[in-house]
Amino acid sequence: MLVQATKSLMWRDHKMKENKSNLKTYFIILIIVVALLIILAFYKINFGNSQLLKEHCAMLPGADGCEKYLGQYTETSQTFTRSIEGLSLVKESTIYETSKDKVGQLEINPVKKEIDGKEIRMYGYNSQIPGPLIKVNQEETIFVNVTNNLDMETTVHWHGIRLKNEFDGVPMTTQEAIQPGKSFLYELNFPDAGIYWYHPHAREDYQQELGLYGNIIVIPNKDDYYNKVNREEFIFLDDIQLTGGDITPVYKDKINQVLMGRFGNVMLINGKESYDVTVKKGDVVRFYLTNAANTRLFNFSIENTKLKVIGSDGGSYESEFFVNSIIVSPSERSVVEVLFDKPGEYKIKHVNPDNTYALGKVKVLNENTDIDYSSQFSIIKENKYVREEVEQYKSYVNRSPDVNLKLDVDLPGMRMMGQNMQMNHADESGLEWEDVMQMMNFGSSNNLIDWKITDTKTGLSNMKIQYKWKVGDKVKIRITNDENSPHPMQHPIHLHGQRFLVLSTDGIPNDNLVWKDTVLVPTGKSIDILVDMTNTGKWMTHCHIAEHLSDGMMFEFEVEE
Ligand SMILES: [Cu+2]
Repeated sequence: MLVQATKSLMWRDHKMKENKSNLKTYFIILIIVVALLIILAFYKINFGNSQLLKEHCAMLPGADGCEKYLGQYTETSQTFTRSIEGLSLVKESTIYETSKDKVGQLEINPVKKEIDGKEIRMYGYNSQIPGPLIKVNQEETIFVNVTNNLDMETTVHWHGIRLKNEFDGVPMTTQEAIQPGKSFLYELNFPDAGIYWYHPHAREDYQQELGLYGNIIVIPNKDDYYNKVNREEFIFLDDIQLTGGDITPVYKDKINQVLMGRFGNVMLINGKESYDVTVKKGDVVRFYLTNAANTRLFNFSIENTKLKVIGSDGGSYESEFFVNSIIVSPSERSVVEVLFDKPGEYKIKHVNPDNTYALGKVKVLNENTDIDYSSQFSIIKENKYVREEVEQYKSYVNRSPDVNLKLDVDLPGMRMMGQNMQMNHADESGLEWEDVMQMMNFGSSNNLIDWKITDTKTGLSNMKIQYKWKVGDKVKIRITNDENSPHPMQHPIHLHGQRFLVLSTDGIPNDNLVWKDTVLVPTGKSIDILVDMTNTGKWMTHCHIAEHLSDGMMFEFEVEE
């Protein structure tokens, strides 16, 4: 009995000891777990502030933990001021009057302008958005003194005009940039009829976005070059990107949204959200369209009307043609005529596969036109002057190209992370209409992405390319937009100082030629252009998506006597 009781006590004692030891073990495990959690939290906090995460978020801003970097990751740099304090209101656009004997004045000023219900800081030529419409005669020469009242340097580029090289407005290549408070006198001569425009060639991604653009109409020296119309309208297609009711901040020493370019979220015609024009019943109106957007393509139409396309960048087509809508890429121009034969309101639209935007309207009064041009409007005309001029270049269509260029992009950041993905959002025509990768676009700065124009023979890209040609050379350039690049998208390629013809696309000859200074190269397409080298000097060629240009997607060529 006693033995039994002793054994039982010993057993209890043993059990209690065992429980104590288990408790100790649990306690140690708990301490280890808590310590691990503290270390992990500490590590996460540190990682959250680390350069590593910033860079990671810059490439993949949609990833976990990147929320706070949206729109400002990696950035330590300053943004341009958005203050409107002391600024005067934007002015209505005027027609620019100048003559041989008089030097015109163009002042570049910060202004305030209401967009989307709020006054924001913008830039204007003579405080106007668009800048004054410069009307000149073909072969005329004018002088324009440009004064820079901004707090940053600028120049004026006279887009598409075959003028003297030293007045082309490209900093470092043709002139010193105009410093704040300084002026530069431009001499402009206009050998070709057509619709042109002027804009800065310094930080276009910012200055042009803020409203620095204006048209130049060069009136043909042949009276019958254009059809007779009741009126002419000059239309800048544009968009602007607002965040919280103000311009999305732009960095002083860095370009962002470099992947796709800065897509606006407010559509503008001539700087206004609600453009409208009133005409009479039976009026034929000639619209001169210019795309001043940083990157957005516009597919322009006016509801219930046919557009008669008569011209593009540098004058008329060989033959007119009718369409329902017309695509205008950044910096391109299109000249269309429209007959309004019934009274009412006609919406001006931009329709793409993803969205439809109302850009403005045409009001047609129930009052008859003063002069009826409707019968002339219904006839498709050939332009004999253009046809004669371009005929001699048509044989070049069968020649092999002198130069082969490839358009693509290098994403070194992506490569480092071992990512081998492709981001292709083009439609079947090879066009990308909207910013469908907004987060990633926000995070893509010029330090992380290299847009490239490459000469396929030498392998040289962008400013390493140095072509030399002579006056009189007809240079055939094949531009291929690589559909296998990490982010294929369309590029509007612009040549300075010369004009060219688009001979063919993917080997299919173009049977209706027009002089161009910009050609849209869709994803996967191969386009042959023939450049008529007529104008001496060092000239730029670049993508006209402002952020691609600012990223270095450009090269120079020299034309010698
Ligand atoms: Cu581009």
